[in-house]
This record gives sequence, C-alpha cells and structure tokens, in this order.
Amino acid sequence: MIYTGRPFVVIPTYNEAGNISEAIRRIKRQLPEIDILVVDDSSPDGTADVVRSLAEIYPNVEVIQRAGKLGLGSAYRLGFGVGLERGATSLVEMDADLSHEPESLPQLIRAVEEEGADLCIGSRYVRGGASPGLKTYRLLLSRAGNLYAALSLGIDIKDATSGFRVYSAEVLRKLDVDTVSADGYAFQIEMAFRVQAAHGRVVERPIIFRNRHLGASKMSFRVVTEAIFLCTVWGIQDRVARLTGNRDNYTHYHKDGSASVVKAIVHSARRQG
Ligand SMILES: Nc1nc2c(ncn2[C@@H]2O[C@H](COP(=O)(O)OP(=O)(O)OP(=O)(O)O)[C@@H](O)[C@H]2O)c(=O)[nH]1
Ligand SMILES: [Mg+2]
Repeated sequence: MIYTGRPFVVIPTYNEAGNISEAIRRIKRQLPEIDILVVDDSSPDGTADVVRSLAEIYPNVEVIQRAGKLGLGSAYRLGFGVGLERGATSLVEMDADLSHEPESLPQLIRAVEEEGADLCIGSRYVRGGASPGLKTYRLLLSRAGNLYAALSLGIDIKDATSGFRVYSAEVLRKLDVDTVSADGYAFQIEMAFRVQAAHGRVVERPIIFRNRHLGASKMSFRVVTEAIFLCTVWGIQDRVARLTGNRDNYTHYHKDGSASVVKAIVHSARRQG
C-alpha cells in the first residue's frame, strides 16, 4: 500500500538484536517505501550494527546511536523531531520486540493519513483487540494503569498506555513534543492527554499484542511509579483547574521545571483547535 503522504516510523531499541531484523523485514513487506528510524541507546548486544546492515538492503532505514540508555520517551522525542524536520506527514511509534505486529501498521496509518485522525492508537481493549499470553500480573497492571489514567485525567481512551500508535505531523507540531517530560508508560499517557487537551481527534483500532519475541523486558518499577506519580499530579491539577474555571490557563506539572512552557503550548493549541 502506498500513501500519498509520508509516514515515518520511529523504533526505540535497547538490546533488540534478536528482534529488529524481523521487525524491519515485516514492516518493509507491508510498506516497502516507508521511512524507519531506529533510535538505539548503544545496546551492548550490537542492535545498531544489525540495523546498519539492514540499511544496506532496505531503502529508507537508518539508525541513530545515542551514548547511553536515555529512556523511551527521549528516544521518541528525538525521532519525532527528525521525522518532522524531514517533512513526515505522520509519525509512528512502535516497539522492536514484535509485540506490535507490523501487519497491523497499514490500518493504523490509514486512520491518520486518510481518515483524518490526529492520533490512532493500536488498542488491546477495543472490540477485536487482545493480548494473548500476557501474564496475569502484566494484564492487571495494564488494565489498572489505564483505569487510573482515565479516572485521574478524564481521558476517554481504552488503551492509553499502548505504544503502538500513529500521530499526525500537525498535532505533534502543536504539542511541541520536546516539552513532554515522561519517559516510560507515562510518556504514552502524557502524549494522549495532550492530544485530547488540544482537542485532537483520537481513534483506537484493534491490535493483537504479542508477548515479546526474544530478549529481556525493560519494564521496571521506576517506569510504573513514574506513571502513577505523574497521572496523580496532572489529575489533581486538572481537577483544580476545572473547579476554578481556569482550565486553559494552569501550569501543567513538568519534571524538569519547564511547566510554564507546557502551559503556553497547551493553551495555544486549544485556541487553534
Ligand atoms: N532507545 C531506547 N529504547 C528503549 C529503552 N527502554 C526500552 N526501549 C525500547 O522500547 C521498546 C519497549 O520496551 P519493552 O522492554 O518491550 O517494554 P514492554 O513492552 O513494556 O515490556 P516487554 O515487552 O515485556 O519486554 C522496545 O523496543 C525496547 O527496546 C531505552 O532506554 N532507550
Ligand atoms: Mg515490549
């Protein structure tokens, strides 16, 4: 399938040498011309070298290697910046471990490129979606995380923690991704929250979420606590802002202290929207 626009896939990797070839091969089988940027944090297993050799076979595949493990959120911020600079029309988030099936990619991109969504989330929790084989504690964690995000932030999204998604370039420009502070699951939630705050159109499409193919998980206690902490702070802020009738003009908490920047961005994005 060929899109008239130019979708750009960003895949963050840390020790995914066993998965990345198959992931790229399967994406290219679906969408031969698509741009793929792997943001690798100097994986000790040589993931970046694997991508470099794939780049000799496939067009529009490249890798940016960073000095150390800097986190998922910052990898996406970097990758999105590169894609936007190059004139991408939509930006895809996808894991390398084959949990996100490349075969689902065309329908997610279509929702943005052709059906006018600002954000299309590949969702485990809409009709037709599933996560077979997920361990019970991971499923509970995911369900509880989504419930908590929905209750604290008032977002109307079934799978706000899903990292398989597509944004329109337009909405990413409005949100100024560089000011998004979260790094783990909270990154996905923060991005979805911001798209909704800016009145972006969010849709969900069913995906089958597979267990990671090979290698070790990078899920950590820190990632979970970051998500709970940030959702709580944003949720309280949002409630106070609603109660005081000041929803467009409050300071969105931001980990590195640049809260006022976020406030200005969400404010102006709302006005434009
Ligand atoms: N560049 C970069 N990529 C990362 C980092 N942490 C995780 N990733 C990648 O982000 C994607 C998601 O991480 P996963 O370890 O699969 O996290 P998960 O899906 O919650 O957990 P499992 O699937 O159970 O392993 C994978 O492609 C990882 O290689 C990081 O610090 N830097
Ligand atoms: Mg995974």
